[in-house]
Amino acid sequence: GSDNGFLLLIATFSLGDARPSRCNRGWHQFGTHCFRFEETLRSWTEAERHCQSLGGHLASVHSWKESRFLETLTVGSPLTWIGGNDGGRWSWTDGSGFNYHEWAQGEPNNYNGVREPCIQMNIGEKHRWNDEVCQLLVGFKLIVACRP
Ligand SMILES: [Ca+2]
Repeated sequence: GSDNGFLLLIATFSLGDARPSRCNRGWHQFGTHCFRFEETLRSWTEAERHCQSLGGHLASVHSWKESRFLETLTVGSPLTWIGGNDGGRWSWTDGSGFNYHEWAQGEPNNYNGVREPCIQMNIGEKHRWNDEVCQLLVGFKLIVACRP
């Protein structure tokens, strides 16, 4: 409830953290971005549209550390959409450079010859990435990233 949020804020200051969080309640900061994990059933396209309605995009990933942070955010590590999209070459919906990846072994593979232009994370024991059909709905979750 809101009381808990208030107490948490007090605790942050009483611990002497000189840098107040720039993220709104319910969002988690990594670097200069705020992230939020939502457990909802959406296609990748619907997920990205939802993120934009919140002022952000599906998360882009640029380092091992950032990837581990996002993995922690996805409690229980369900299959989760991130913002990678293949429009001839891979890019992120937030416009940042596609300079990092954690493909699972054999991915991206456009499985069975079907175009798979969207990325889901938390595939397999190592929680890597898979290219997937964007329209899939069941069991998929999303991470929202928003620039402050
Ligand atoms: Ca695939």
